[in-house]
Amino acid sequence: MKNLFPLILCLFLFTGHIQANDGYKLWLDYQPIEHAELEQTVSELFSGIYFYGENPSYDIIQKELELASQGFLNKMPSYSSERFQGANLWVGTREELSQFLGLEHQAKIKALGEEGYWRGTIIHEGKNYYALIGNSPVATLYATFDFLKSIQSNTFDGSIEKSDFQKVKLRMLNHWDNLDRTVERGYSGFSIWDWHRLPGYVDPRYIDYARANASLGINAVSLTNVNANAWILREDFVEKVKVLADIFRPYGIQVFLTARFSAPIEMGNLETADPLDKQVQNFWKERVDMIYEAIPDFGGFLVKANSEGQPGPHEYGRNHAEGANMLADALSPHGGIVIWRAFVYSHEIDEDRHKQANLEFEPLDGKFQDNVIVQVKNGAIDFQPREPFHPLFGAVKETNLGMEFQITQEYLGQATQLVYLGTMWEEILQSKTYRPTASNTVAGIIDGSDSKQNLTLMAGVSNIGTDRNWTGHLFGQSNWYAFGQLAWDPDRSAEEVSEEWIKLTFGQKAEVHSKIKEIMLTSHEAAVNYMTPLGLHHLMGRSHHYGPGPWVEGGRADWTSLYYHRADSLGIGFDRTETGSGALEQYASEISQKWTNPKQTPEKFLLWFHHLPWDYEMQSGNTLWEEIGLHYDGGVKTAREMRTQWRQLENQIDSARFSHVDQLLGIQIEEAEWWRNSSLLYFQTFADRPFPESIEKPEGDLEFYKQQRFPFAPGIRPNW
Ligand code: GCW
Repeated sequence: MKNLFPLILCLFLFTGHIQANDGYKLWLDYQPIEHAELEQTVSELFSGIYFYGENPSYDIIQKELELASQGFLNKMPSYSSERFQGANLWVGTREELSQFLGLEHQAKIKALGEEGYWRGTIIHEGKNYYALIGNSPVATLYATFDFLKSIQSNTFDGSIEKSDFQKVKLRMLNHWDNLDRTVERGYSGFSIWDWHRLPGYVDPRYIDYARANASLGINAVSLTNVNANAWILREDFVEKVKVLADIFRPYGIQVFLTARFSAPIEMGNLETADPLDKQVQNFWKERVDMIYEAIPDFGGFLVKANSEGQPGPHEYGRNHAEGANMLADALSPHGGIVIWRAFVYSHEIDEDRHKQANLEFEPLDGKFQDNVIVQVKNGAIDFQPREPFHPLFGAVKETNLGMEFQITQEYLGQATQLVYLGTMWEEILQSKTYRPTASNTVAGIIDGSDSKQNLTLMAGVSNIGTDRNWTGHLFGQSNWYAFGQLAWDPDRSAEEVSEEWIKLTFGQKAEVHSKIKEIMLTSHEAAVNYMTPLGLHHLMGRSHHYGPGPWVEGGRADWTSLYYHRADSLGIGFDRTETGSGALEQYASEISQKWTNPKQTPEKFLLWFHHLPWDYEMQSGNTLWEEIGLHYDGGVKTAREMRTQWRQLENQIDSARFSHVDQLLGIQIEEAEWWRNSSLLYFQTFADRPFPESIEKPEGDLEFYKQQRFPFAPGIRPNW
């Protein structure tokens, strides 16, 4: 027995190592503190924790501190039953600690709002206490997570005060999860909501999910697909939802559901879903009352209506505002809200898809009730690798507008490719809208600072599933993380957020930081280059949206790749100026007047707005055709460079995560080549010009590419 001990120990350590690095713990992997001085400080703080009250959020703080202490220090923390004697770390709300905060200090913390917090050292009778103080128990939880992150990233300093507050009211994940656990555009397994076994069985993942979200300040989730199933509104399903809502509540997370507009017909035995019909209104009122009976802090409904075949008010000759307001009336007595999506793709409208949302929503400005938010995708087409910001931002003055980003990489290589989205979101958020005033940005509109709206929202379509590491690709976690951070503060820098995530995920080694940061910060541009450079868009294969398909026609022939790139023997690109669809005019005149001239259009959006000759001269002096080639080729080269960089870290990253990412980068490179080769061979059939000399000549045969779906198919979904 004795002799086996080292072997068992070894096995234990080995398994521990593997488990610790399978990615499950996300950025909350509290690893042993490496610096002796910090370890000493933290050890002292954790040896005398005093809670200034009792409530469910403090229970969670306690559990989190215990987890952290075991990870950081390999021991349990100890608590003090007395606030002075033996106490070093104070946990409480501003009110609970008011006697130790001067009036001015109290006022400052109060001004941070209900979710704002302060952490720092309080000196009382000559002794230092480190305090985690929120304006509410949930805010104290936020202070705790921030404190733990600072330890984990080796930046904790007791002499520095830190305060923070949320700039956006609703920071929300939208799950596109179906009740059968498939996920629309989900690439990391199945839905984490196990409807079948709820309400009886509570998967521990629900708790870890809530922890992760709370650690980022995400405070709302919509559980179900916007292509909605009315069943979620049945009483037995609401019982299941209640279990999740009860778990999430102390983490400060509110639950929303998607409402299928035709539910009164499907489940209320009514003949209509007309929002002005009394019986329909009663149906919704009763449903909503039933939901609030079970879930008193229910958030409200997220609705996709009259888009891609979803039912909506247009069937009854009513507009979006009439539809949304009817639901808003049912919700408002309970404090609930309606989030109404502006993603309206109607096959009946014979207009540039780009224009539809503005055409339908601008005339309704001022007609939506106060508890309605119109949720707008970041761009007017559909989560393309790169889009200019959506022209609805700035176009309406009396409508609450929320942002919808897509965290799941539907058009960006799904869970196979490493694409850090922080930089893309930053580009959108920092775009100038020039409306309502000249200095306005998208961020300023959605956080209310420019638009003055009270109800503010940033939503992200979730990339979370049942995969052990939650997001399929380890780096998908960085996008969940970045989304949370930018929703908390849309003015944060994507670079800073990436640094934070790297430290929390990979530890403290400088070379690891610099290499991974470079990989992350170049990854989005690389993907744009090898997929859809210079403003090209929607060139993906039909339905799956994964690999290249610039040649794809069929189905709705007018809305496939050919519709979007418009390549012909003369040139390429979508003319959205006044000689074309005119969509450019939906932007402020500062933009539309300038960009009507291709020479004044940022080249990254050139072919989004202009159809130009193959020999059009670019800023570099190259022709458009050459530049397209250089971009595709450049994208491939960056993808290769990403793997070279990663491989230099082989000895500095645990083998499980190293190999996971390394293998996926291998696939990414092959796919980037596939994109480049097939797209360039295809466009050459129109351009009829040789490839620029400096690029790698695209290999293969166009017919072959056209016949193949793409090398690494993620599979076709049954409902496609
Ligand atoms: O991006 C498209 C997706 C659809 C999705 C739709 C939407 C939920 O391809 O799968 O449906 O957008 O945002 O409603």
